[in-house]
Amino acid sequence: TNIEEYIRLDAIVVGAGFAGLRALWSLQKLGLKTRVIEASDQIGGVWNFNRYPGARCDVESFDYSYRFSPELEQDWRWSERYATQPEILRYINHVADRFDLRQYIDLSTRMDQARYDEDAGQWVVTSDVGKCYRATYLILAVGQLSRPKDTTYPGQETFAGKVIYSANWPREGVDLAGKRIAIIGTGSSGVQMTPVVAREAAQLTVFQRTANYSIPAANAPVSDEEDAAVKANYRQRRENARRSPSGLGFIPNGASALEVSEEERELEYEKAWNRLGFGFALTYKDILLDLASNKTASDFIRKKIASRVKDPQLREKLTPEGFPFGTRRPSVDDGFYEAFNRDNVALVDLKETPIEKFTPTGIRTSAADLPFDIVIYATGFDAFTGSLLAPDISGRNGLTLAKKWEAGPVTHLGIGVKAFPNMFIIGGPGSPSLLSNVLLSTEEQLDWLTSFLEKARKDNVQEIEADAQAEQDWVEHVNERAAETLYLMTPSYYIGAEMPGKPRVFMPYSGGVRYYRRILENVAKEGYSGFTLRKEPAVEA
Ligand code: NA7
Repeated sequence: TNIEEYIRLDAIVVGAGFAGLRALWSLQKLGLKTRVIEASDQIGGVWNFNRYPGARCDVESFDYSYRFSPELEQDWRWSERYATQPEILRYINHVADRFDLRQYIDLSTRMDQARYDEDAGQWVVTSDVGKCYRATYLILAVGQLSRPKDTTYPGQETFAGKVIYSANWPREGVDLAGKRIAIIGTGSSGVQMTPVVAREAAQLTVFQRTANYSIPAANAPVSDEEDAAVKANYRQRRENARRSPSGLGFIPNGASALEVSEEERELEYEKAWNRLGFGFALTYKDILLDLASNKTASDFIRKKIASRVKDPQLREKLTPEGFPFGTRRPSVDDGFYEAFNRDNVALVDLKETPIEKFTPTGIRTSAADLPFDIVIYATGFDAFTGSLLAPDISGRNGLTLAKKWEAGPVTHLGIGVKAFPNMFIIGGPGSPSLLSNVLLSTEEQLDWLTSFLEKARKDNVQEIEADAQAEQDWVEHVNERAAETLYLMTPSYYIGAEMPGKPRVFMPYSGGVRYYRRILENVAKEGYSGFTLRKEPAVEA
């Protein structure tokens, strides 16, 4: 191939969501010639795709926002405590414009293949539109929940109505008014959608496989006073977030749920319930670590659910049983349970009456033929590894990432992979990602990586590669930390249970962002231990 055809770069970033834009900003600032490639014709990542009604962030916007620019922080005005998808998408677009990032983003360009050229010490990236790139660094910012499961049921092609996937919601919108609608799946997407769709639809039927725990969002408009108060103290809030295990902006309770009286505990839960949303899980320090402690929280939530659902049969079906609160990602809702008190909303418990097939007019379960105009799948994602393994990525000696990760993902710090030199993963498996305020841990990783690359360039390092031993140690550490928690008790996407045949490996790092950051700092202090730094690309390594 004629080498002149390549777009030559220092760094190529894959994905123009929150992580990709932040990577671009940092690397540009470092003076690296950088481009981002993005499959969609718009930036925003998950916030571009998940346009379903009711979509919003479960982390407060004051915390789920970039911290890299105090000016941006001061200027942006969030309208609600938990911003909706359109508002978050506006924010990302504002950031792209404000920092002049668009000129470095190639939209409608999907990475098909990335291959490490060992002789040149460069990544060769090809795309579906024929554009080819050569770059020293390959930065994967492809998201954790970005590859939707393509759930189907037999007979779907015969269905005369519309089938929609929540993670690929039509941009032109969908007219739900007066329609008979099915929602399949009761994770965060189904839970957020249900009350909104219920208000518009003639009839809504929710198909639930597993009842989950959900906590009220305690959403509210952000008043001018609140906005001013946060902004007056924003740096401190960010520091608190960085120093907390979760990366959320409030200081969690340091007590065990078991060391206080029942009355005090109920009072604390009650306070947290109406205020903290997702942060409810942090009411006590050991809710996700100790089964007896967890039971106090799980029981409290079950009681709350019961009080929100009028019909006793529905109440029972909607109440989670058999797994501790938080070991599957809990939802944060805005009227999910109350929606079932409406006359036009029904629940199908898929454990009792599974779906047999689609018919031309709707869905047949083992119990009934149910007519629908629109069926919405909210069945989740091939989490953590799905979007990393979809493109064909190969490192040394043609080793593919899929082959390397056959038995589950292995990384050093969630960032580097042996045999894939100069490739860095942001928010990937082995990093705090979805067990934290993912935007905060993304920025932690990128700040660290930027300093690393700055130093590498100063020292004329051409090639950075994770060591096999470091990888092994990190995987062990991730597993040790996971074993201290309750997460391993429950099949969930945290352990790869969401996809048949996926290796059952604990995916994220459960040690918390604060501890993770300390590890990153120590690795840097030790001259980037666990990475081999070479002045010439090594052909054999
Ligand atoms: P989730 O949280 O993975 O939820 C998917 C839901 O879909 C969950 O209730 C699943 O039930 C259900 N599901 C999955 N496959 C099927 C099939 N084949 N039939 C019926 N029901 C099914 O994805 P979301 O999009 O809701 O949320 C993703 C994340 O966004 C969330 O975790 C937050 O981080 C924000 P199951 O529990 O597997 O029995």
